[in-house]
Amino acid sequence: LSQDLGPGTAILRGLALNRDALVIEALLSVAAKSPFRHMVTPGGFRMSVAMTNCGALGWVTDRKGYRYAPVDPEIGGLWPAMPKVFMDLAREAATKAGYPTFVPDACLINRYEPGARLTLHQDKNENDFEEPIVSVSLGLPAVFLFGGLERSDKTIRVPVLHGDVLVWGGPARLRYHGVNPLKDGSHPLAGGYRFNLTFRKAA
Ligand code: MD5
Ligand code: FE
Repeated sequence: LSQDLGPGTAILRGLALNRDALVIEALLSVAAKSPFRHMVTPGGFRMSVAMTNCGALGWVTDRKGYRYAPVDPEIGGLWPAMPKVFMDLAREAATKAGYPTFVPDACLINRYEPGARLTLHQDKNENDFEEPIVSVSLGLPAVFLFGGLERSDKTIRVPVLHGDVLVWGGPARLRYHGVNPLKDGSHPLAGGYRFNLTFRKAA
């Protein structure tokens, strides 16, 4: 089953499967240094998704706003370096999707527990919207919501499974998107979680 998400997008089903255990091991080693935490939105809401980052820049939110920062505010030091297995996977995916010059400087790691969700939003904190975003799904399955350039546009539901890699660029880069509340389950490598790696060139 293959679903076309339109111009600028690519769905690379299972691209991460041949290195899934290495990617999860690297993710856990990042989280051992910069732990997962539930950040607070500028409006004062605790996010249901727990997050950490690796690479030169990390995405953060607090009462002051959304931004990219070189320092993890929880540890007061730089974010962990981006593991080579992450960089290789992100660049391979971007190249397959037609973005061969993509070199991410930020990887946001999202951890979903049952019930955790991401409401419809646009990714607008990056410098250059010509750069694509690469998203890697690991662990429990989820339903991704894919909308249009306006919040009120209709959304389609896209199932995302362990090992899937999605690339968003060009005219899709600013489309609204979200993730439905995660269902309970257990995954042999990821336990009771869904992890999403979101690679960006932020600066
Ligand atoms: C996730 N994370 O599954 C998603 C994957 C986030 C976020 O949305 O902001 O951390 S990234 C999906 C994405 C990024 C940029 C554009 C579009 C989707 N899109 O045009 O639909 O945790
Ligand atoms: Fe997003």
